[in-house]
Amino acid sequence: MIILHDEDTLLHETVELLGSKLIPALESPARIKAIVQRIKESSKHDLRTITASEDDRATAIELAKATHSTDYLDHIRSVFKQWLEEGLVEEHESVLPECFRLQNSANTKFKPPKDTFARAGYYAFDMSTGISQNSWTSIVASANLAVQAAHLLLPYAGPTDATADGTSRPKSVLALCRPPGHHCTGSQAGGYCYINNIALTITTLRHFSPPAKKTRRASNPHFSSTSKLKFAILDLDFHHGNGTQEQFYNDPNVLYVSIHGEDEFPYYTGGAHETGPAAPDPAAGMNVNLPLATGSSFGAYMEKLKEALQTVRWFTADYLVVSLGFDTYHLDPLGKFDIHTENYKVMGWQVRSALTELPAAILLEGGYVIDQLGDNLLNFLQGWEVAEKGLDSLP
Ligand code: Q9C
Ligand code: ZN
Repeated sequence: MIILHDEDTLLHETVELLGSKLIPALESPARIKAIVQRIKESSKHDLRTITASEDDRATAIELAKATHSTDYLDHIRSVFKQWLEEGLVEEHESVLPECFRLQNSANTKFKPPKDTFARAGYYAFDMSTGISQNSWTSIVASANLAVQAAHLLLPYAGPTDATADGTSRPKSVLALCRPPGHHCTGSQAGGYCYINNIALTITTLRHFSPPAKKTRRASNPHFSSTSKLKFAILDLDFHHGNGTQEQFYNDPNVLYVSIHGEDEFPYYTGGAHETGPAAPDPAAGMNVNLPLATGSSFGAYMEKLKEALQTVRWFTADYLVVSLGFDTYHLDPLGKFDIHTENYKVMGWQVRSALTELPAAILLEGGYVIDQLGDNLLNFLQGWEVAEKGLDSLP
């Protein structure tokens, strides 16, 4: 498997409110370090460590504007420095929100507070998404991995001729995104997420796909896509991907399917009744939530997974994008399923054997048991690759 990594994703370090305690965020650089180390030790994969250039970073930000408002992205980029200049935070500390958007009858429209301190609450929905000195560097590096994963899957190369090589198109690629992406909305960070990497992969595939390529330039992207490409998103993180669901809820060309802990974070979304807009809207039924009771066994999980995969097959997408989280692991501090390391091999095999032909981008989301993350991922990839090679059974 081609695995994309950028060392700049290790720079973001922050704190979170967990229970009643402010602690170093469980979403830590050690997660990626552990994964990369295990990948290297296994020497079974094509690990590509890249560094986003200034051009790459600018392009990723432009493409992210299809999902996020410009003022939100500006805020995430600049808030730490503003707080620092106003003496609201020290260099080694993090920006954390105080007061969130408050619904009220007098003001139906929200607007950003003038006060620098107050604005942090306008652009966030929880207290697990702090912003520190280097967060923006990592956020954009993570986003760029999602963009580059898309480029590898395109039938022929995207923005530069140097990478044009129609023969080397891989069937699958994994991006070691950090921070993750599936919780943040168009203008609110949350659940350790700042830019929706999944949406970015889809935006990139749409934007640089061959028919569109002739009339659009990488330096001046615009998003009035007329492309009828179809995308299936399979979200396997323990938590419901509320941000991804929201992004594509009314889009008939994007199917979102998620298996997640029932009544768990982010608490207000993920119900099975959230199926998209009402018929006859063409996006009706294109959102499929499969909540699973906490404490569920791998057997119960597999039942849901088979249901999810049937739906994805029915949709006949052009691309598959997987939100892959390992917080489904039985020891995970934030997850509550009874899934063990060897189960991930079966999970990877099951997904890929149901969808062997679909070009697939796999993006990392959560997973917080540092010393098992690498093994869990390697198992998932082993199962996936066995299926991709068309072998019937696991070795
Ligand atoms: N008591 C991802 O896995 N805090 N985000 C939850 C539960 C936030 C998880 C607290 C969890 C965010 C990408
Ligand atoms: Zn998660």
